[in-house]
Amino acid sequence: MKLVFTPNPEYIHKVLVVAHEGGIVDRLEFQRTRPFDGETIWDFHPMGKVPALVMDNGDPLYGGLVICEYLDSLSTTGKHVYPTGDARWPALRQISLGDGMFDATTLLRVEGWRDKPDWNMDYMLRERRKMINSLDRMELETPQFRDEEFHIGHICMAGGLSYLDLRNPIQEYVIVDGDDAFDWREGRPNLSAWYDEIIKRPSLEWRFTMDE
Ligand SMILES: N[C@@H](CCC(=O)N[C@@H](CS)C(=O)NCC(=O)O)C(=O)O
Repeated sequence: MKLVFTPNPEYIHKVLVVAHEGGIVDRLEFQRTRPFDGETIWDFHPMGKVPALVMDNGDPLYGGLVICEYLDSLSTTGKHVYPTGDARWPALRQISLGDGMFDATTLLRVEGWRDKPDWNMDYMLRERRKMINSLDRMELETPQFRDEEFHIGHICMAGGLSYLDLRNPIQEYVIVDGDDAFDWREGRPNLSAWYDEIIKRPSLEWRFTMDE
């Protein structure tokens, strides 16, 4: 099967982590594309977003979370990253937090590509608020992780945080006074300690590289 994505090695890709956890990375063929450069991604995803997948039978799958669930279903390790029973709902909530923060980060970033006088400030403040709120909520979620098996909620949160380490549009665009010093770790000791520990896990520590 083929994964169409932007293989930036500096951040944690949730789909790759799930594939790694399931022991199926070597079943993936990779195609690099950048969604905002060129037309390629539109052949694979009707919304023009990465990631997208072409399954072995040639059918497409798109939406990172759907791809994660599909890859998890193929796991050969006997382990799955989607909890069942009562543990399922907090994990799904954490998916929304991590992935929602990722989405807000990319949307804020893309709006900032316009010339500053053209910025839609209400929109940017709203995306910024989503990021901050998600981080604050993650800080509250983290203490319960001590007693849990590793799961998709952790993967999505770590993915969102690693992307924010790479691209920090709050700091870059300074839309509120003091944003130039914005650091997601500040005031979030539980979240930072959890993240520093969890990224040592092989599937998260592993960073993807591919030849140009
Ligand atoms: N949470 C979504 C995020 C997908 C997403 O927004 N990817 C960005 C990465 S920059 C993208 O392709 N944006 C292109 C666009 O919004 O048109 C997923 O996992 O599918």
